[in-house]
Amino acid sequence: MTLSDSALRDFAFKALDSFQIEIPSWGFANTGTRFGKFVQAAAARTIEEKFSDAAEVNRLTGATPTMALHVLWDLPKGVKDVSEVRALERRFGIRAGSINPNLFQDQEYKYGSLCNPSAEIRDRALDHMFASIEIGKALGSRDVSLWLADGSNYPGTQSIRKRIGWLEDALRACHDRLAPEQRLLVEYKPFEPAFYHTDIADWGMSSHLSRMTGPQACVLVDTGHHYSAQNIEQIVAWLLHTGLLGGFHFNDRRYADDDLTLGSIDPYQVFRIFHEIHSAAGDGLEIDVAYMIDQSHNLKGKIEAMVQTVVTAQELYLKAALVDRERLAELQQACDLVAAEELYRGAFWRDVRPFTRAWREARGLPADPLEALRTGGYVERIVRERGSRVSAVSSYA
Ligand code: PSV
Ligand code: MN
Repeated sequence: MTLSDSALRDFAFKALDSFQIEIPSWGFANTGTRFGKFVQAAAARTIEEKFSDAAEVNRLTGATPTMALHVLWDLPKGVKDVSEVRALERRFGIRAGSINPNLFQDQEYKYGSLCNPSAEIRDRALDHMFASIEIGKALGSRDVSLWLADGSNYPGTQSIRKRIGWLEDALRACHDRLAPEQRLLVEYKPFEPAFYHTDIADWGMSSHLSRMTGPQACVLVDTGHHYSAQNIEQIVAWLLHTGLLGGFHFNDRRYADDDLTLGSIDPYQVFRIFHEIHSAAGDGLEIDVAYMIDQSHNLKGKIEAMVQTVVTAQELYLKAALVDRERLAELQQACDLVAAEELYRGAFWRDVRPFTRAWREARGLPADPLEALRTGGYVERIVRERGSRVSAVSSYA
């Protein structure tokens, strides 16, 4: 693929036009670690403020038209809150994105939710799933994104196999309730809050559950939910190959589920993940992937961190789009290892910022979104408006 400068620019613009990423409502609220929270005056406390912050991120980046909602935090009255959300969508020009049930914060879930040994508690958890599916329908939002905190802390204290059966039954029942256009995303996480076994611990378990649940269920990969040495792009390649990749929760990690800014620790890994997606699309695989951010920042400014993440995601997505895949395929076939690696690495090291800047200017967006945030006055305004508050809201244990 040797392109002229203008063809290359068109190709880059097309790639950037095609990339959108969902931001999480919980990323704008005061959250932190289990040891404490450093309260920020600018943090959002209400769903209205979250919509307002999401609109500011979208105004600066042009790439975040939807915001993920967390049911108990954002729609505590369930479907009854939908009309308010609808009004906020219209007012701020941001649509409700994935619906995230909350099966981890109530006291009754001490020993699990959909996998709890008590049939009564399992039913209550299932009702919450049904309510979340109805919220998704009422909002016209496609994905219900399930993360389950269920698990156990000590060997021998729970029947791992019984819990698999309960989970299978529950997910099948959820699938029966989905509208034809809805999807159920099944997220995995190896540990935390459970420290011995987690009921959906890895992509194999998520794949099995998705497959047995039905055609509208697929796997969600949260980049922070892997052990240190895991090859995430290989997992992504397998999920693409098996048609089970539904979406991502992007963030970075150094030790565990650290919620660090995407690309702050290992940008090459994000590039490698995007490369697998571009490469599968180039080979004609049918791909329908929801890109989402799942980060809560304890130290960085919430909106600033979100803008930084979106910009980073765009750059890494574009770097991977610009890999000369035809040439790479030839080099791979010839087992020309060093040349293949240099081509691949070269794409990662390429500075794509002239393209992203030109694209933003062409689309009427600020050329430097972070600078525009710093000088635009939005953060100062919300600090003035929201700053009188003193207490942190714990919307994330
Ligand atoms: C759990 O760590 C997780 O990543 C799940 O995706 C949740 O939806 C999200 O955090 C917010 O609770
Ligand atoms: Mn997640």
